[in-house]
Amino acid sequence: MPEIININIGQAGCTLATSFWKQICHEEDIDFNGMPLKVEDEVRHGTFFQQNSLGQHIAQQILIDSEEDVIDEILLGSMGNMLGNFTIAGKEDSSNCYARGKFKVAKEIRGDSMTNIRRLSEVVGHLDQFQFFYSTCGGTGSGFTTSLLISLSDIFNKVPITSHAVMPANENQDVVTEPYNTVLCQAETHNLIHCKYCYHNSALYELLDPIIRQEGRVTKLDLSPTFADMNHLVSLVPCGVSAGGRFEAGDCMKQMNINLVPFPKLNIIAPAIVPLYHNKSRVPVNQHTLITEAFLSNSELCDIDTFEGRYIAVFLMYRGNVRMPFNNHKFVRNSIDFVPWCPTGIKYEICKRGITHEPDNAFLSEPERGLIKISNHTTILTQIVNKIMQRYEKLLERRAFIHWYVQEGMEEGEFQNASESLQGALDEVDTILNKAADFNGDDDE
Ligand SMILES: Nc1nc2c(ncn2[C@@H]2O[C@H](COP(=O)(O)OP(=O)(O)OP(=O)(O)O)[C@@H](O)[C@H]2O)c(=O)[nH]1
Ligand SMILES: [Mg+2]
Repeated sequence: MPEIININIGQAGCTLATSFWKQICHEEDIDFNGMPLKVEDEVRHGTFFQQNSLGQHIAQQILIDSEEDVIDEILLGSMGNMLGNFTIAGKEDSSNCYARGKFKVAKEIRGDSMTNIRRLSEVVGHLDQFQFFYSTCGGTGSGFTTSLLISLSDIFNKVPITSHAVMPANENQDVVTEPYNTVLCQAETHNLIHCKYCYHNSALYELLDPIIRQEGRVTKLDLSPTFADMNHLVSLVPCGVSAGGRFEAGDCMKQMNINLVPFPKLNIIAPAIVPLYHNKSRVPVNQHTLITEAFLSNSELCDIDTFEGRYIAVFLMYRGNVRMPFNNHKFVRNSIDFVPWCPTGIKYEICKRGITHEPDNAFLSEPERGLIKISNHTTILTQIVNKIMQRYEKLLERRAFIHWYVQEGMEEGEFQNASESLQGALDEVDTILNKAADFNGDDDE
């Protein structure tokens, strides 16, 4: 059973924590004070909880924000008791500026953050992973996360780091400086994070919109999906990939990350969930439809079109009543494009516990069988990373907003360095992909 510490940073990160823990408590039958609601021998709570002498489960969770409001709201809400043990809040936010998060905010709260991380990691018996949650669009999520990751890698250089990051969508930009924040963060952290799960709010919105309309919430004026709805979808991913360790004897997470990331620089991965229906829906889901739906682009939680490019590796976490899926995988291998040189192809695990939803999201269907698909795909570079780079270069050409970053302690040259460093990484990946393809071609002859 892997033991994981969650570190949630900035508004998006901290708000995501609420959804994540509601879902974990629901799945593991633990109340929001940490007390078990049932005694279930087959559930192992130790992945995300420590138990104290009173039998209370303490969340392995650190909440960090540059300002107090978001954390205060969480502490006053229903999850306050569960999430209040390790919280660090500064006095003022980073105003969507990476440099402010990285320097000013870091000066204020990095020391306390590291103390809390050390304290918690000493209690956790065998720490297997740090799991970060944040948005790269804001100043704290991008800048402070970068600074903390650098400090963390000095001390905990043996503990793998996974991140669940809300990245800027290709359209509908929320924060004008998000290309800067994302590229600057990405350029400094691409070697520090082992596996980066990528989410776009636009994709989460598209998936939820028809379901929320069908729900027709009477108490809300707005029928659109909210952050709470979107965060629930995100939380199903870390809950899903850890399900094997929590409910079965397996622990696929380390293997999964190794298989999905054949080269350290190809470490951004795309999650998808199927099926996602309203609970009134009566669409039958058999094993074949489950897997074919999972390979449609509109099941992805980020904006990629998987019909372009090729899959590099895929991990499938089946949940519920699923038989050995060899034939389904054979069908996928024959009908979907994979890079020819990566032998891992499809890996999978089955957890007999199906996907369930915590009560706030009970309007989503709980099918007999479900699937979390995690994939590495060549279009992640072409459609996600390259597009952010283009937006970054456009802003940089006009030197827009640079003075804010310089005022907060950055040097102008760092913008060019970040762009060169990320472009270098992209070129390297391109070379790897081409070389690997050539190599395979030679081999075939
Ligand atoms: N999915 C999701 N996205 C969020 C949430 N809250 C904010 N965002 C998105 O995150 C981006 C802004 O990042 P924030 O997390 O608010 O920024 P921050 O890290 O707190 O940084 P500063 O506020 O600049 O200090 C915007 O694109 C928002 O749309 C949330 O709860 N869920
Ligand atoms: Mg904020």
